Amino acid sequence: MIDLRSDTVTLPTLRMRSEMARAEVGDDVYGEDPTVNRLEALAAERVGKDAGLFVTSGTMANLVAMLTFCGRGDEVILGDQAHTFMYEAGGSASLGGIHHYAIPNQPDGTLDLNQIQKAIRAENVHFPRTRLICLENTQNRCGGVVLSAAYTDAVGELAHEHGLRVYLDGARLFNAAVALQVDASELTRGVDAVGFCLSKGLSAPVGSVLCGEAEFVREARRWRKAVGGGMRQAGILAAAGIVALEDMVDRMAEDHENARLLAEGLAATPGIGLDPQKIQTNIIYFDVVKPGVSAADVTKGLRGRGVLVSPFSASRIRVVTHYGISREDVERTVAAMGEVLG
Ligand code: TLP
Repeated sequence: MIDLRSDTVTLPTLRMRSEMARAEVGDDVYGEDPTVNRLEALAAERVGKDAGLFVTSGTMANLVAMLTFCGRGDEVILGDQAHTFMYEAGGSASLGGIHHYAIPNQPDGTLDLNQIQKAIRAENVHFPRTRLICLENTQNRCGGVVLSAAYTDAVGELAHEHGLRVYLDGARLFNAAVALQVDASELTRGVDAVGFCLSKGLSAPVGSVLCGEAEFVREARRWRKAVGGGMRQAGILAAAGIVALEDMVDRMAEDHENARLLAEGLAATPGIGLDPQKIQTNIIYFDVVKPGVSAADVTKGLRGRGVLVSPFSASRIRVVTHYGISREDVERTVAAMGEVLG
């Protein structure tokens, strides 16, 4: 099957498997797993922060960050298309009593600075206390678009002027860095903490790293324990994460090139609504515009031809390129789409 449902489906590389097999391990809850410690230090260095914390998933990185920055009844300003807002089972509300103030994501993935400013609460007994602003780079629901370093810095400045903190859901931070051809640390210098995933385009089997100031990470370590994320001989997993950072970052340019080719091929297929110019990284959303044909129909037709995609609404489909998708897969997908809509 050509699996374009997500970059979460990527499989570990041979080098990951061999490093996992020979990883030196210990009990990470005691801080004694040398491979986890190595991954955390490497991750922190890559994003220009003091320290890192290995967590099970992107969702756990986001949850632990919010629990660390916010107390019960505190408020986080975030985008209405943010993964944290849409797809994390309301974890920060149910587990942390954290209130969400969602403002619209602009089509370019940003939150309008004036709207952020207006959302910041005045001190008043009636209001929740604004504590945190969350950004997402790349912004998944806006089409894998990238936020620039200058924009991220501007949000950081605004937040800090008001005594707030900024957290970046950088699940696909390295896709953004590769697309913008900048060092990842430029995209994180304006924020107080960042989480990024090892298990998406970077192809490790499991895990994310949450990075920030030493004091933040110390506190986050307690919250990770509280939500059951204190793992033991986790170096087995961290070993693959180290390979992900060493081997898999630069090659994501290939995924972006494949996404561009795929978007061009799909856009040229009658019955599809898509502007290929808008594709910046590895995520493509497109609309099925052929009368009487739904996203579910197209998904089923493609499945019968060996291609898996994700329907996101009655008319909208998402496809994601990654390490497991070759140029030839892209060509086969475009041909299959031509048959389904022909
Ligand atoms: N996103 C998944 C689905 O949950 C939608 C995907 O296939 O794209 N932040 C962002 C921006 C994400 O896209 C995701 C996963 C996460 C956080 C959560 O990561 P995991 O799946 O590791 O908990």
